[in-house]
Amino acid sequence: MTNRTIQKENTFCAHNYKPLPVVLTRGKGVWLWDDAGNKYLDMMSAYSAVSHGHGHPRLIKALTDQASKLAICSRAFYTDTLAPFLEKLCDMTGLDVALPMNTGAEAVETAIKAARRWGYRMKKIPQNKAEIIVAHGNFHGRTTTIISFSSDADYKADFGPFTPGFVEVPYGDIAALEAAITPNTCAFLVEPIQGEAGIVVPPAGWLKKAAELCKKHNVLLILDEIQSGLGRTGKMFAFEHEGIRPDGLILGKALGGGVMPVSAFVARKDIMDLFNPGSHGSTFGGNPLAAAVGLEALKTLEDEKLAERSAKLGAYMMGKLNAINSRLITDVRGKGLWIGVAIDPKLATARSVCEKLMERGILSKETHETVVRFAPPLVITEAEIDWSIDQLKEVLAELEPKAA
Ligand code: IF1
Repeated sequence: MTNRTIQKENTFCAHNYKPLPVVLTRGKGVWLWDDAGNKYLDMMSAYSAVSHGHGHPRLIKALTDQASKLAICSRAFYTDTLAPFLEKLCDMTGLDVALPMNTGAEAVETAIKAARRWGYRMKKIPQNKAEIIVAHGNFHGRTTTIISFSSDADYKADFGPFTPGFVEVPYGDIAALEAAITPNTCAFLVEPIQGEAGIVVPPAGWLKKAAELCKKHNVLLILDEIQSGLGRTGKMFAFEHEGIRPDGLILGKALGGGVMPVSAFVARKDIMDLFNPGSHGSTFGGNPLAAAVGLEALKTLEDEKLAERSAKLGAYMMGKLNAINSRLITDVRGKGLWIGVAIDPKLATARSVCEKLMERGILSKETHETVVRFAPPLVITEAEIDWSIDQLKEVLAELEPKAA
């Protein structure tokens, strides 16, 4: 059955992923079940989209209640669900106005358009000369414009021509950022912690200095917190670790409460006011179903203190990982319940660790061939973490080359 399902998906679905050989049919909290009834601990949470856990009762209720009232109707009309959602979003971020979209990449595109318009209309950058500074190793999505500034050749191969207007600097390097700023720079777009790059945590204080630099040179600081935001790093937003506030903030993933895609660009009023009717939009962005779910996702994060939980349990898990004595581990890094374990490529691949973890009932996914990520739903318990660490120890012991 499993093999037939996999074969069929391989026949009818484009091969733009290389999934682990498991067929999932059900999820509840931190647990997933496959088509043979085997149970797995979800150590991925769909890259943070399932921070609330699978099938959270509050989110399922918000989803089904709203679905049975009014689901989709377009921003051509006002709805009673959008304002409460966006008011809450502005309240929590400390920013003024939000523009709702669906996927992360769409919200990033929204931020790029806002930054460029601000550059031309407020900073008076000459037409079509606006530059946005991005970081080496960035991941912001997969549209043609966004891959234009990817540093990863695999994301770009034979998808050109690319969108100009982006300048790359090394991540976490304040001098390089200052050197790259010109009178035509409208924004610095960056992840507070780089996800796809391998859960790369920049030097402490770097983001604060970057914010100061941006202010000094009249450049917008736009943070992509699609993955780092909404409790993942142990604060509601990763920028809180540095005591700053960005000019624009991009959210997605967990904003949909693990039940549907919801994203948003949130910014200062003077930036967002540059959008006029017709200048941006989306058929589905801000629909009542998404708004009801988004509001409930935000309230649930607060009510269940999931950011605090991420901080506490993240530190607990990090301690346990650091205490593992294995030659395979070269580094353990991250913040909150977002941890990368780097594997010595001379001894084993991260993929082989993930495959062996799967056999023992833990689902995770490698990044960059060398890093195994641990990013469970934030509702995970200490006992579940203990169990996962025991499994990881066994896997590492199995993979450890035997002494000659
Ligand atoms: C996939 C990576 C993670 C993101 C940030 C924007 C987006 C993402 C910081 C785009 C999306 C995803 C997408 C997912 C895998 C994943 C990922 F490895 F590819 F980079 F999480 F680490 N900004 N991240 O992390 O959001 O349009 O996808 O909703 O399979 O592509 P999206």
